[in-house]
Amino acid sequence: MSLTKSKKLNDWIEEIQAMCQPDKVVICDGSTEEYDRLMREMVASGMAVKLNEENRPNSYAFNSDPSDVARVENRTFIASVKEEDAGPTNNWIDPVELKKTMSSLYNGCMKGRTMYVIPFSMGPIGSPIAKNAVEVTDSPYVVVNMHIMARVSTEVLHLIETSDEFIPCLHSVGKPLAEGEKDSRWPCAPLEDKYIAHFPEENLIWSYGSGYGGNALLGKKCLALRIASNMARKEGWMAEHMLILRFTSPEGKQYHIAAAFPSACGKTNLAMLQSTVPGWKVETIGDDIAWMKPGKDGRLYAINPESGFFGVAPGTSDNSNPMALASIKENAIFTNVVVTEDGDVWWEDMGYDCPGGGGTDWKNNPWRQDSGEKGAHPNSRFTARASQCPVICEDWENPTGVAIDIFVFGGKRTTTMPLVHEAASFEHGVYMGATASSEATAASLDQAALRFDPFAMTPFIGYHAGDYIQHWFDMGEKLGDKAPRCFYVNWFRKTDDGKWLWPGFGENSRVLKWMCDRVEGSVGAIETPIGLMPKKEDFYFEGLDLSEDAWKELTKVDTEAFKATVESAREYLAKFGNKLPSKMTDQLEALKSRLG
Ligand code: OXD
Ligand code: MN
Repeated sequence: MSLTKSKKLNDWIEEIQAMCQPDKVVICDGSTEEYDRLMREMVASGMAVKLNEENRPNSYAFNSDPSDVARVENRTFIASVKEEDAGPTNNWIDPVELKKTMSSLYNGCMKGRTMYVIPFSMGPIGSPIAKNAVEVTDSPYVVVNMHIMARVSTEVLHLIETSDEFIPCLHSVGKPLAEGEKDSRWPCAPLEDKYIAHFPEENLIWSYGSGYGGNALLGKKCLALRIASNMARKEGWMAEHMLILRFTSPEGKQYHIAAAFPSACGKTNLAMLQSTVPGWKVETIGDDIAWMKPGKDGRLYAINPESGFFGVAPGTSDNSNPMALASIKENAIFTNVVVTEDGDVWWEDMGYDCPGGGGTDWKNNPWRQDSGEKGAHPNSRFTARASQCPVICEDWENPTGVAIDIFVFGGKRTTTMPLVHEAASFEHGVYMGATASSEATAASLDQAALRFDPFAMTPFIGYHAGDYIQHWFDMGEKLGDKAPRCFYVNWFRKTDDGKWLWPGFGENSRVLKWMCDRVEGSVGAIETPIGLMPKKEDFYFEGLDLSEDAWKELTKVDTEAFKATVESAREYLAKFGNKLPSKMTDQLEALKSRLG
């Protein structure tokens, strides 16, 4: 009996089956029964811990291998036919050579394991912006996470069967089992055998050796960003590392904001922000990825291709993000957090001490909070359905998406970058986004202390970054006066003695309100060499405990520091060679001369 009604899919499954040699093949249907069965099996094998039903109903905790805790950018490859098409920000290997190397790793790699075939849609099923795909994996952990993060269902399989169209995504943890060998709690391959590979000309993804997050849940970074960014460029749309939110004024006027910040810089917190400006409210559409297409009216429409949140746990508290905490009350998956003695979860900066003073840490060892060691890994994560978020927007699954009014760019900079400044034009906004910079976080294993991170997309641009920036300019031209307004923010400024200058979190709504007032034309701005900044009298300060000095510092343009940044940007951009858009050089020179 054939596996599915799609010949193309059957051929692909059989080819992988022959190469990877699993013990059996299971076609997934995305059902609750399937989820519960896999969880039961993983609890029985010792891979998962079922949390206390009273504290955390229907929720599970996992600990990864200590070597497999984050995305591995050094082992991530864009295997385009021509090296120059991958550009200076990607690792490149010739696709024929890479397939050869990886095929020999894949050869027999699923022995002793089940191969799961997961049909999924990124984006609301059937939406004109959505894409159908199939992930083949030997990790049941990946299957249950994919149930939450993507739309896994037989309906998607039927669409694939009728169209014969899907994006193939192959994943293996890279740890075959010998006859009678006991599995490890978190099987994976050593770092040098890990490959997160993309073949953009074929829209094909091959991932080997890691079971963690973006390395293994292939709908997320691999498909929705690296492969999708390639498709988007060819087809005239955008695939961006952006949260999407709706901000509604007391009068009921809706603004849609898409914001690009690097991993672990607060996208999830901003997406679910509790406004401190009376009458204004935020509703969440997405917290990590935006797919955006010009609509018939010439505006840019965005959807969230994902259906869940894979959020960073440490730092998530009732203060920083009460809506995320509410989203993970039940039916959640936790990876690399502390499991408390009473079967609940805990992590650093959760807002209270670990109940009972300790538990089992992310390395699966007994742990006490007073030991001074971190109990949760800094990149530990929660996986939760977006539909469980109390402030999820009623339009979050609208197949046409929402029209974006505002783009926000930024990163984590403890110095130099002011709280907020606005671009004088879309082209200036592209310059700001393309030269966004950030200090390193725990979301990736290999990052420089400070890096330029164009549109927070450095690890996710699936082609030459110079062409990518050009695509932004092209989209700006296409959208004309309907293009979103561009702003740059920095919530992370510190005083010389290391204290935060800005309270952040819910108070960031004050900055969003100023942006909306700018869009509305109801407030002016101070023109500075770097862009437009808020006049003090236009900013909403009511109830905010912020000193005059702090405001001055937050809105200061440090000309000398900026001049140095421009020079570093010039150096950084030089590696784009002749693919650096001339509009970037024009913007850089103009900024330089404004700075004097
Ligand atoms: C993520 C990341 O998991 O950016 O979203 O690392
Ligand atoms: Mn991300």
